[in-house]
Amino acid sequence: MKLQRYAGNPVLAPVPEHAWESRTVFNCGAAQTDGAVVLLYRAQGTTSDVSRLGFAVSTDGFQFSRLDQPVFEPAGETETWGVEDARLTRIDDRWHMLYTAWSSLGIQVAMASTTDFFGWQRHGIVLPGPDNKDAALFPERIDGRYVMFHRIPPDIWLAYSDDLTHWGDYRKIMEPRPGNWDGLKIGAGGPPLKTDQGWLCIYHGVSPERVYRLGVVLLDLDDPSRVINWPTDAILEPNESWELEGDVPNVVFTCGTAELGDDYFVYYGGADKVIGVATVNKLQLLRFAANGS
Ligand code: BMA
Repeated sequence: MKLQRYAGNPVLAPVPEHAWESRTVFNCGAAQTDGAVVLLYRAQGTTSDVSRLGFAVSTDGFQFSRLDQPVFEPAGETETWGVEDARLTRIDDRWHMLYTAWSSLGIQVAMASTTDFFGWQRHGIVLPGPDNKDAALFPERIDGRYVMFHRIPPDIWLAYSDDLTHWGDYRKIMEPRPGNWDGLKIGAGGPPLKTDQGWLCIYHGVSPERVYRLGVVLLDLDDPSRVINWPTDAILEPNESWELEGDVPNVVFTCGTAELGDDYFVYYGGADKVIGVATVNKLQLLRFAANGS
């Protein structure tokens, strides 16, 4: 079972005329609102490594219009080297974004929230401590508590909170599988997708050769620390020229999925330089996640 690439990929690429996004446009969070797909994508210019977040919107999931200014930029001492890899989750009437805040203070998970993607409330670092990233919020409380994925290298963990601000009860749920394509490290993709059989989760795995691929796992609805099934095979691996070569070679990396009709639309960075989309029938992916070996 593999995701199907859109023939018109990549859907977003750097814009040479815009200093802030002239070099790379990649890993993007996805949101669905008012019949549109919104992407908040990571972008870098040619003169520095600092990442900002740009805004793109589409009604069909393939053709995007974008703004010529970033909508979220580094602020404060924890973000001096950039804001990266946004994951978006709607909780009640607000969109919550978990992202990587990078500075000399470390690689940390920060949160900001918005109702419109333009005005932001910053909530600061939510997982203080050692380096951590690849965080994504579940879309609802489970047993009364908020839940997020995070990644203390090289594993995928959960954290829990009563108020979205104070997080604890860290639990490791998945480890890299030595000898497999995800043998070096793993991290969550976008927020989990709720299905009647469990939380369907697309994640990235890295091999010792530093090839980034995507895989899928099914977690228990009532207790997401319990893995129901974890297929061995990857569902997307670098193959196209723009996935094999770019700013960092051999990378497909996702931070968000949209649901359009019967399909999931998986948005992903190709070689840390452009953005592509690959689709899959929802039931087919769920069947694979539930039964694939
Ligand atoms: C990870 C993150 C991602 C990036 C990937 C490949 O550590 O920094 O943003 O896509 O490496 O370079």
